[in-house]
Order: sequence, then C-alpha cells, then structure tokens
Amino acid sequence: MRLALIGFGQAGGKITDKLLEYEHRTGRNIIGAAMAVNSAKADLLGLEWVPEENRLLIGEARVKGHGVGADNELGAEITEQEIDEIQSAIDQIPIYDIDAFLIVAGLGGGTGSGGAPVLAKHLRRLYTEPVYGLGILPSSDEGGIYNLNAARSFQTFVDEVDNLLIFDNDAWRQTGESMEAGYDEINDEIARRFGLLFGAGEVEAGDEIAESVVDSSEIINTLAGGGVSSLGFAEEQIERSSGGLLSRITGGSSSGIDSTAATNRITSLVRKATLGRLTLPVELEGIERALVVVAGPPEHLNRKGIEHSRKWTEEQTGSMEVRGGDYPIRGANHVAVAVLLSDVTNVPRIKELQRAAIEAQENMDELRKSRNERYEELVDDNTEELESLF
Ligand SMILES: Nc1nc2c(ncn2[C@@H]2O[C@H](COP(=O)(O)OP(=O)(O)OP(=O)(O)O)[C@@H](O)[C@H]2O)c(=O)[nH]1
Ligand SMILES: [Mg+2]
Repeated sequence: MRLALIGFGQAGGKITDKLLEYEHRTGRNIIGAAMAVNSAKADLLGLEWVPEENRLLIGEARVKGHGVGADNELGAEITEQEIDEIQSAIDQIPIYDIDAFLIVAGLGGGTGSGGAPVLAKHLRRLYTEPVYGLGILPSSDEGGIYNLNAARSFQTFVDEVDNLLIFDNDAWRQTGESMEAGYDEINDEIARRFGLLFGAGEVEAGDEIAESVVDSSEIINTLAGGGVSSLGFAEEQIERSSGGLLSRITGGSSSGIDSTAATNRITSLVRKATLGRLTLPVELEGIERALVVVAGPPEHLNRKGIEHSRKWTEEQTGSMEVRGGDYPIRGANHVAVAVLLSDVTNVPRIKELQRAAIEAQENMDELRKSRNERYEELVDDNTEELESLF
C-alpha cells in the first residue's frame, strides 16, 4: 500500500529515513510522500533521505531549535500552536494517491511523544484515509521520565489513531553496543519488518495477479477497529533454480520447485514469525485479528502454505479473523513472512510500563514535596533575620 509517512521527533525522523532507504534499496513502492517534523534543528539536518523541503522545524520561538528536552507536554503544546504550519507543509507533499498516513515517533522523548498524538487527531478530522501510528517504546533502563512520557503518550496516541503499531526497544536491546550503533541496527529491523508489511498490496505493473495476493484493503481491514498491534517476521534464503536437471526431468513445465517443500517452508516460517521475537511481545491468546503475508518469488509461494498458516494462526490466537495472502517479488532470493497481530490485549510490557510510570510520577511528586518543604524551611529560617535587617 502507499503511505504518507510523517516522522515526528528524532527517532521518528531516523526511522522515516530508514524506511525511505529500504524502499530505495529494494525497489519497492511504499512511500507516497515522506516528511519529518522536529523541534531540534540538528536532528533534521542529520537526515539523509527525507527531502530537505519536507523537513519542518517547529517551536523555534520557544526552544530555539534545540528540542524540548523530553518535556512531552511542551512537545504537545508546540504542535497544537503550530498545527497550521504543519498542515501547510503536508499540503505541499503529494498525498492524493496514498492509502493511509503513518506517524512514527519515539514515545519516551518530548517532541514526538507529545506531538504525534496531536497531529494524529488533526489528520483524522481532516482526511478519510486511516491514520496509523508507529510508536517506539523506550528501553526499560532509560529511566523514569522516559517511562512516564511513554505511558502518557501511549494512552493518548492509541485513542487518536486508527491503529497503534508498537516497536519495543526493550525487547530488542543489545548489550555491549553503543546506543547509536544499536539504534542503527534496530532501525534496520524496523524498516525490514514494516517495509514488508506495508509493501504488500503494491503489486508492480506486469506482475501476474494471483488470486491470493494481499490487497491494501486486507491490511486496512486487519488494522481497522483500533487498538494496538505487534508484528512478527521470519525469512529464509532460497536456492535459485536455474532451470537445471530437475526442471528438465519434469519436462520444463514446472519451475522445478517441490510444492510440498514450498508449503512446508511457508508454514514453518509463519510459526517462527509468530512464536519468535515480535516488535511488541504479546500473549497470542485473545488477539482479535491477524494478517499473514508471505513474500518471495511467485514460484515459491502457494495457496496451501497460506491456508495451513491461516488455520494454525487461528488455532493459536483464537481469532476468527485471520487474513492471509501472497506478496510476489520476482527474482527475490528469499521467502519472508510478516505476521501482523492486531488489537492485542494481553501485553505484560504495557502493564509494566504503566506501573513504572506511576512509580516515576510518585517519586517526582515526593521529590517536589520535599523540595518545597526544604525551600519553605530555608525561607522561614531567614525571615526573622531579614526582617530585623530592614
Ligand atoms: N528505535 C529507535 N529508538 C530511538 C532512536 N532514537 C531515540 N529512540 C527512542 O525514542 C525515545 C525518544 O527520543 P527522541 O526521538 O530523541 O525524542 P524527541 O521526540 O526528539 O524529543 P526531544 O528530544 O525531547 O525533543 C528515546 O527515549 C528512545 O527510546 C532510534 O534511532 N531508534
Ligand atoms: Mg530529540
């Protein structure tokens, strides 16, 4: 499907950049328009793929291009005040042929965390296309303010979008790596996963349209109805058949690919994707809707593989609404699977985040109280002396 991509804040901008790079590298057709919004000038300058004219600096009068320093109330305020400027920038980019908006933001900071929900609300009032969020949860060791921001932002963002897709940095944290190198790898992973999902439904002209090809409407229907989503992914290299011995034996009519092996590969990849590391770890039971996308060269895709996988996913999740289909990519050297789990409700990580946020709030209140008391003491102690002086 075709997206209008808006990266909000630093993480949002960097991930938007990565998705553009991914699209360029793979020759896919996913991003109808891309934009980056930030209150930090340096972050915008650091981007490589977002066109310069599509980078918008907000809040300059308040923060002088230096970011809001993880103050997500200020991030929201600035966005509200400058929503007309943001809208004018969106008016400049070609959004007439897009299927949906996707707003990307790190939820632990200030600009993206505060601003993304405000922009989502605005866009949903104005456009008929769905507005999705891609929210990045902070790693749990980032500290109180990040947890607090993320818990707050999550709560508002989920209400303002048609679906909130989540990537949890905590589940992908690697030890022994610098933050930047770590983020670069993580951002590649985000681009690979969401690139595959949203790339589906954009069949190139000249591709044979099999009956089981995923359509944009299937992605939209899986995401419809709101809630939170998580995405699984798995892939496997394939041997490229060069029309060798096997295809000569089979008379050249088939491509020489064993269809049972192809089916088995698909079902095993779907299990790996669903049971392996998800963008947001969730319990499978009680998931409302799911979508299985199988990408690869057309001769390696088959209906049986999709059918078995859909049935398996239904059994695992208890969902009555599991969609599935192919994403043919001619000449690909791998078969890749994305499993979208939509409207997930059993998510320990969100509970933990909310607990951490409450704790951070209590600690902050406690600190403020004792600081006020100490300040009063300080003032009281000196009052008499001061009065005697004047
Ligand atoms: N996956 C990923 N997460 C990131 C990256 N950069 C930052 N984050 C996460 O996003 C959170 C928010 O950080 P930023 O995006 O820098 O915040 P911001 O929106 O620019 O807001 P301010 O800097 O406070 O103005 C951090 O706490 C991290 O958890 C990145 O490149 N990739
Ligand atoms: Mg920043």
